[in-house]
Amino acid sequence: MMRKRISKHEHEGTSGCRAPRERRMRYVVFGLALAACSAAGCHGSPEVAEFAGSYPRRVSANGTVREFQLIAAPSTVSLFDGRSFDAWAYNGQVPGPTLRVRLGDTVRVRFTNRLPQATTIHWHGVRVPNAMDGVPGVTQAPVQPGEKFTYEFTPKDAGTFWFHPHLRSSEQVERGLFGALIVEDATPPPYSRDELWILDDWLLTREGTLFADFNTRHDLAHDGRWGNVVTVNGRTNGRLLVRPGERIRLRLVNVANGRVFVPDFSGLAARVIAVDGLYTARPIDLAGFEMAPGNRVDLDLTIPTSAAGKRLTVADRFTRQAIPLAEISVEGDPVSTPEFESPARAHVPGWQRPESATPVRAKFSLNAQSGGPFGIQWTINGAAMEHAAHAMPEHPQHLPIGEFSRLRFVNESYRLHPMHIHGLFFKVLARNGVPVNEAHFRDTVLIHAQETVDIGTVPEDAGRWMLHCHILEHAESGMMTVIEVD
Ligand SMILES: [Cu+2]
Repeated sequence: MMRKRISKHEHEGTSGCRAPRERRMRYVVFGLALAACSAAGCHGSPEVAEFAGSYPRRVSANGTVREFQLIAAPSTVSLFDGRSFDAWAYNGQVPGPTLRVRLGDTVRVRFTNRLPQATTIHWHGVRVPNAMDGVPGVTQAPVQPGEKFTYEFTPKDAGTFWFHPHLRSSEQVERGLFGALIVEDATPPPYSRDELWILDDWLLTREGTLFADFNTRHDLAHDGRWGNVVTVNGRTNGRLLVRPGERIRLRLVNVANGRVFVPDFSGLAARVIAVDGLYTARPIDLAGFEMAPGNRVDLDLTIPTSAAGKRLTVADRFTRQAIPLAEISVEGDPVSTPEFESPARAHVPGWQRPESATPVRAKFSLNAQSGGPFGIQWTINGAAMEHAAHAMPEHPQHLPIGEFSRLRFVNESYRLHPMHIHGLFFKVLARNGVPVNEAHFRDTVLIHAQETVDIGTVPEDAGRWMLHCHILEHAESGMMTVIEVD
């Protein structure tokens, strides 16, 4: 699926069709939207009314400040089957420490950079104040070697998020800089346990060291850097020991540079209850779900008593040959299964009106061209964003806060592009013109070869937010832009 044809590198001069800036109106509260029609147009669209109650513009801090210290530094860590490996790590651990807080807590991270390169930390999927988003040149200055930076924010949504550098990320993430930020509900559902599996792959040399050429022509001409070793929480021999009857919340995060995972739980009924942090409208079957780089999926997994004594292999089925990820080993006496209603009952708008009723506000054409520091540049609307400088594009796409926007990605290439937007969640509306009604929001959507994907969003957070491919080599070579929400 992912290596059918090589990229089309010719430059096609597409200019985004930008809707003129509409007169901006802000809605103070949800629910008043429908009353806002005037001669200038109907700003309180049916989409905004349908959105009400999905995710909030504000959060009330509960007064608790959870302070963490993160130090990024070259570190020798235990990885794979337990052997030593020279990585770059947060606090000497790969994955980095899991930051676990409750909804309403304020997160304060005192960060120190002891890497030989400048870096930043981006909080993937978390709606943070714009200045805390960790994007060099857009929201903050790079944190130079030896410098410190304090990140502070109160997450507005409970869910599974992660953090990683947003500078030279194709190298820094691959070397081991990533970790999970888990925001628990104010009152977490009573699962038997709450587990985290961070999925990754690594490109190693025959000697077992990290292949230290980054952003190669091969990576750029394909779907980024795909490793030859797949790990769960840094291990090739991961094993989750469970007892029959346990009901487990299992949080999956894909931190790979380019690899897509399609996890298969060997006949266990794995129900998706959250995607990219936010709860789904109802539990969804996991089968076939494509977890692109950046995506998260939370599962509700009950271990049947019939599985007692069994060892179940969880495998990735994105590639033609299945790849074992980890093992679930069912041992011990059965426990009684916690009975409670699935937390997957979020309000998710349908947004099923035809395109004629909701015209495309902005189009993003995805393609490649020759040039740039790596010989190939990945582009959005013909432009490669200068990464080293992270220079702001001159004319960022504007999205009005609190209003509905339909956006279109047109993949003119034959490669995969998991497109990620900071600072907002969106819903897929259509693929190749065919309406789609996923029962969940996303912050990252995988766009296949030559595919056109429409998404809908009601941004609630003002700021300059990145829109970029989460194949880190594609992003590094230019496939990034900025949208401005106000
Ligand atoms: Cu891409």
